[in-house]
Amino acid sequence: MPEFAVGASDALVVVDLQVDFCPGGALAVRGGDQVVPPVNRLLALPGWLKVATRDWHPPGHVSFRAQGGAWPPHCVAGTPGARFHPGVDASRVDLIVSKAARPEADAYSGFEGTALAADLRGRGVKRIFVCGLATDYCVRATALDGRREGLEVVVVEDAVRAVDLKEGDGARALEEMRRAGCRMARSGDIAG
Ligand code: VGL
Ligand code: ZN
Repeated sequence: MPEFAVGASDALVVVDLQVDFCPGGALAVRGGDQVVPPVNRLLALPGWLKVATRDWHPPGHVSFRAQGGAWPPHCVAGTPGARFHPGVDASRVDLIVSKAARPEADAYSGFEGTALAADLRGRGVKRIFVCGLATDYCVRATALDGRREGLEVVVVEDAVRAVDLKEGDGARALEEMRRAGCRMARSGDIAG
């Protein structure tokens, strides 16, 4: 028996599974492309809402080093690096949420500066399953904001990967999510 049966009050939230966050990209997450198969299995499950967030920066974004930010230029809106990883079955995505699209503000969470919370509420979603990139940045922020929004949050552990700028960042982020009330699941324990 799968541990998690998903239905109309659930949503899958695929975070930033974009070319620039995968090996060969401008801000590559080690093993980032390895989440594509489990994410595609989840996208193929019927009966729930499927959301994909994307980092969608203007050129000259405040998070880029030339502007004093922490990162190399990445996920510039409309460029190849900002596309979803080509292996992702994007045709199954019901709702695309673009974030951090204003030059002067960064946003790691898919809820920050977007209509995601209202869209989920409007569709009666009570529980979100979070996967994608990166565990220690946008996955973490999205999962924690989901809790703040009053949602049940399940993190799909085999479908996330961390930047690990400092060793252990990913593991610490998972622990923080647990402490905030997020549950952990394996993708194989989720069924429609
Ligand atoms: C992210 C660093 C910079 C992420 C986005 O999607 O986790 N990380 N921008
Ligand atoms: Zn970014």
